[in-house]
Amino acid sequence: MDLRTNAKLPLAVVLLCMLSVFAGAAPQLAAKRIAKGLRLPTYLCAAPGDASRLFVLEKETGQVRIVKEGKVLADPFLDVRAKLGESLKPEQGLHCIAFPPDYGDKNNCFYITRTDSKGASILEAYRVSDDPDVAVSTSGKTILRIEQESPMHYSGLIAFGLDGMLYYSRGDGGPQGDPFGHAQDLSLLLGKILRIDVHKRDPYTIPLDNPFANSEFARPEIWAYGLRNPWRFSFDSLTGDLYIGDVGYQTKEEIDVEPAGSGGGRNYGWPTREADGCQGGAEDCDDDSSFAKPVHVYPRSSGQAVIGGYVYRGKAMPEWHGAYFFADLISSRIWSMRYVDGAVTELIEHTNSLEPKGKKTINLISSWGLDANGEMYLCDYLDGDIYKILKARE
Ligand SMILES: [Ca+2]
Ligand SMILES: [Ca+2]
Repeated sequence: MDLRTNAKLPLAVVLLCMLSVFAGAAPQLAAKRIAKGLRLPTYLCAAPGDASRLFVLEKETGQVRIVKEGKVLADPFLDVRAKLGESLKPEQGLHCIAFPPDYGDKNNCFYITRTDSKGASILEAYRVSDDPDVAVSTSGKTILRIEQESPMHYSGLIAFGLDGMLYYSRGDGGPQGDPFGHAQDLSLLLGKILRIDVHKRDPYTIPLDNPFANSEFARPEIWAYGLRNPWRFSFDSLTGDLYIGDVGYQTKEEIDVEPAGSGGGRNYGWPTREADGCQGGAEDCDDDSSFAKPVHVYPRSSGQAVIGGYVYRGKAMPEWHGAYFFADLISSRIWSMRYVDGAVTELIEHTNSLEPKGKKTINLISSWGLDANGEMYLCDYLDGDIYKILKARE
């Protein structure tokens, strides 16, 4: 959002715009703790159509835990601790889980991402047993293994798009500032979002409409590139638009939006660009117009690690339909915005209304999550709480 444009508007118009936003304001939101005692939770999701359970990942125990009827089940759904290696660096461990759209019907496979004992990223397929609360721990099969030299910027989010393809975010792999230009190197899978088809053939196939499917120089798995640490991305479940929260380095955090049907192949600018400027705040860098620009950025004074969330499409809070929610790991601030016709509107901060009675209980937000009804949750990394976002009482 370019505030300089607003400054040119007559004051009365600005005031009118502000008043109309407040007059039509959606009800305030609140957060309710629905589970506790998780150890370093990093992700939460549901299996498609299954409103009775939440799956929560614990980064260092390597366990996928189930929250069922308000209780964390004693036995994990899956435990991959033995595959993570002896001592974990801060960004290593179990990262994500994704259930395919037809999971539980004809398909008993699901997918996880994690690091291994060598510090590489693994995308791995597993099967569930006849007991839906227990996966077959011996069924793990590597789909993709991506090596890197520095133990940082793994990202590792996996999610199925509305097109049924599996998207997988990979950070630049370090070191800081991406001095080797991994994110711009199309022969590497670092600093990218990948798109693969896991339904047809073992271990995966390249969708024919991937932007580099027939390239002689680029890895055909690449969907988007020039990303630093796209820890969280998500698809609007109504429109298919892709929202990316790319964690910044020294100056700003950024959110990118890729409209459905874009065809992929976008270059988000890292490490030449950081958010809406040059990396490290340098005065001049290649301001290539082919770089896709972020739709929203915020500076170090507002936070230091963006945690991208979701466009809300649930049932309980219809006034918030279409709003994209995001947070910051370090400042614990929480916002929503709408991205309409190429512009951000209704940027609203929720931090104070979500904290119960002024207590500071939402401490270190590692991830957003969605249940099968599209309702939103927050994972509190520091003390292992899970919060549900609700409409505040009138
Ligand atoms: Ca960027
Ligand atoms: Ca807490």
